Amino acid sequence: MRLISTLLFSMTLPVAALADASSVPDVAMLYQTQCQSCHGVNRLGGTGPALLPESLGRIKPEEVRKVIQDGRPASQMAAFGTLLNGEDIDALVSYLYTPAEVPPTWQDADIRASHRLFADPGQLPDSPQHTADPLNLFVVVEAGNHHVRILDGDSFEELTRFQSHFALHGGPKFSPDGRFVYFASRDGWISKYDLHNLTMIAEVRAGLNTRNLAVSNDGRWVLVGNYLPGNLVVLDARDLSLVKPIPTVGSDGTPSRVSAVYTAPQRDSFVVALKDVQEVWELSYAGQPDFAPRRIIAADYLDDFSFTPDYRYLLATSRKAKGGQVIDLDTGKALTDIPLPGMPHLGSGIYWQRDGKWVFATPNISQGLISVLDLDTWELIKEIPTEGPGFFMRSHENSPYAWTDVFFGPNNDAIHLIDKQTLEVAHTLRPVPGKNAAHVEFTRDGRHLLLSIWDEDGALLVLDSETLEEVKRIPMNKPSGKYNVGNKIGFVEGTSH
Ligand code: DHE
Repeated sequence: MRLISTLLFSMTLPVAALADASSVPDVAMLYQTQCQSCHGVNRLGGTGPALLPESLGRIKPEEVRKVIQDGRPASQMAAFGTLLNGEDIDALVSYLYTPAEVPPTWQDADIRASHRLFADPGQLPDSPQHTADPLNLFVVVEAGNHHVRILDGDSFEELTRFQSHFALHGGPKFSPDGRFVYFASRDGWISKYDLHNLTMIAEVRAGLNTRNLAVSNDGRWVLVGNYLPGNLVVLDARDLSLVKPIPTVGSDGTPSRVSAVYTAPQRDSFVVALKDVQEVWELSYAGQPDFAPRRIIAADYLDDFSFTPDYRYLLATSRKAKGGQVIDLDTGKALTDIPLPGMPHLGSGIYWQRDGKWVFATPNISQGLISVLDLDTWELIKEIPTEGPGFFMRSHENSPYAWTDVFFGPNNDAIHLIDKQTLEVAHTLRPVPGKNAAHVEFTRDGRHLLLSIWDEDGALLVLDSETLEEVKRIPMNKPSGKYNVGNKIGFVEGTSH
């Protein structure tokens, strides 16, 4: 597999060639001479990531300035601090946050040209070529240096580690048998990796700025949801070749970005929320699908969403209501708003049974509280205060606790364990005081769980889910999400979907 670069810029011309770089045209020239060979014409990305405002949204300008100045360790991104003066670097930083002069496009031909096939799965052994339990493997994203690690979920030994595209985001998704895992990067790269043979199969750039991907429950299709361009892209799950781009245009003709896409296994369909028009789309993949959307009119613009256990109802973050909205996928009706005032991160919500009834809990990004809803009545039954706003939640049917993090603020080293029956915080852990602890995932049997110490000098901790003792610490650079194959392909209670 070719080396996937994580660099931001590379030098190609002597600095003497750089005249006055503080004016806009010269900054464009500065970009062309210094950065374009890696970051692409029109900043669309190349071996290095795209450098469009849409791509840099998560990175602060000061951080970009530091990367130009000091380079990125362990990457091909050189330090420019001794070669460019401060004015040049400042001008480059503001240029990168300025919308492109030529509005970026990404057409079918671009998608096809980006497609690479590294191996033919048909020619590879179809049983695991390692001794670990294939359904208890963990896929761990090491965000700090753009790598992925594959861990044995029994011994917690590493099977392999490989470089990913820049900034993987969202949960990787698996083929129904757990053999293949599909990743999406914020820059639109979709990769398919074979967990039996520990090798990359294919990659394609499906868009310029991607939200996330979903894999159909029959394993035939991958659906990618994009911000830029605003569209859906259907790929053949066998080799990631392009099947069909679907522009996301509302029934009134308004183009839209895609908030999120998920598969609804019981419905044999993909469900899609649109960000700029008030519609939810359902795309059936049963039989010989044409992927024509069934349009459901929402009562608001919707962001990320989750489902009830039977996948009949969708719970979405609703912008206008500053809360949530419930949509009945059977009747196609928006049922009700739900009172979730703290900017819920509904994609991270989980459900479990309490007194024989399903409850759903979600963290909130702007307030330190966990909202718990009754899934029969849609009533908010409890707001559980935490030490700060959180991002993720996880549990397992064998665990009495729902684990949630404090992601923001001074207490972001805390992890709360919420008793799933009393809805009280039963324990607060500070695994590494002073360092952000976030995102857990259980082993398939629920006896252990992995927890990230989300720091450059971070680690993946393995904890015993009963004694809460640390049983192993694996040093890592900002480990972010981790995903257990068996839990994911079983869509089990307590994990993300
Ligand atoms: Fe995420 C999942 C949206 C910022 C790490 N995040 C998701 C999903 C969505 C989403 C829609 C579900 C996709 C899936 O699993 O298929 N995330 C958003 C945002 O809208 C937000 C707030 C702003 C943005 O710029 O996109 C956002 N997310 C972040 C981060 O800053 C995080 C902490 C670091 C990062 O990598 O960018 C982050 N998001 C994650 C992770 C998941 C995720 C690790 C997968 C969680 C899981 O357990 O499945």
